Amino acid sequence: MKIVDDFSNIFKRYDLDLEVKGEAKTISKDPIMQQVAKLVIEGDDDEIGDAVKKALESKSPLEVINEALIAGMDEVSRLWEEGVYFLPQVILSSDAMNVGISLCEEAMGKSMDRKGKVVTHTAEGDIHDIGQVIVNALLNANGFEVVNLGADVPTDKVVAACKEHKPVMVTGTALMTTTMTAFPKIAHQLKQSNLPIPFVCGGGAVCEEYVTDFDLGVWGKEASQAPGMAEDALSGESWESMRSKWNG
Ligand code: B12
Repeated sequence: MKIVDDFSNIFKRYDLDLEVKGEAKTISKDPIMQQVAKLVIEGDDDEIGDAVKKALESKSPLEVINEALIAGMDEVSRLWEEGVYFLPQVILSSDAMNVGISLCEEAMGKSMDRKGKVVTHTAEGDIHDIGQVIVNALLNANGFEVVNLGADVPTDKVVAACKEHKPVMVTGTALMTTTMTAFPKIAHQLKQSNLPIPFVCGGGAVCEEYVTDFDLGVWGKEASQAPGMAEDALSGESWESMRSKWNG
């Protein structure tokens, strides 16, 4: 079964008359997970809540995040790259994704004692916060206290939050080549302020070569690495040792 058999309903909503170039693919053989991925792809934030709750009856929150929500969003990225989806569809999909992530986060529980703080942000000028939202959910679920600065955060605000909260680790997400340039600036200011906190940077635009070119920088490829990295930082590993463990 294809995820979206007919795009015309989606396009009708936006008065777009397009020839569909891409062919949507099956995400999961499990019909319940398939339904969650399908609702991300269709950007249906009304229906996705019930579908995620149903999936959580038989799957762990992490499985739902990785195998249905992120997998669905990967398909949205493909449709965008192929010119099938435009901004309206992608916004609807990311809204649906966020509804799903919140329910998974709730299911993972937040009541445990917190181990240490992690400051997270999405770079100044960048509103692509889905990666950061996933990182927040996974850190929370693993017992870290997330100081969530949100998206489009000025560099000074990130440094000020680090001075105030003294986190074990700070993270940055950037999806655009124009916004990731904030990361070396933040790292420089943290160093000047004598706060050599491991600074884990990720997001579609960001590559290992870029992040390992400035002090404090550790490249994060997958959101699922964030809790393990935070454990290392909590146990006192320096950014240099984290970089050699996780990168290269
Ligand atoms: C969704 C999306 C949007 C949504 C964003 C909604 C939201 N709330 O995030 C909307 C529709 C709003 C949007 C707007 C725009 N977008 Co857009 N968007 C995308 C799209 C389709 C998917 C991005 C995404 O969410 N991926 C899924 C998430 C999960 O991936 P991720 O963040 O990279 O995270 C993964 C890893 O990187 C990692 N990770 C991320 N952070 C961290 C942190 C740590 C600590 C760790 C360990 C790991 C980690 O973990 C995740 C996986 O596990 C991409 C296309 C693409 N192929 O990526 C374009 C894309 C990013 N957008 C693009 C552009 C140009 C724009 C606009 C400027 C378009 C416009 N003309 O207005 C605006 C930007 C506005 C702004 N100032 O930010 C370009 C950027 C080009 C570039 N390289 O500079 C892209 C690449 C599309 C393209 N090819 O042109 N967009």
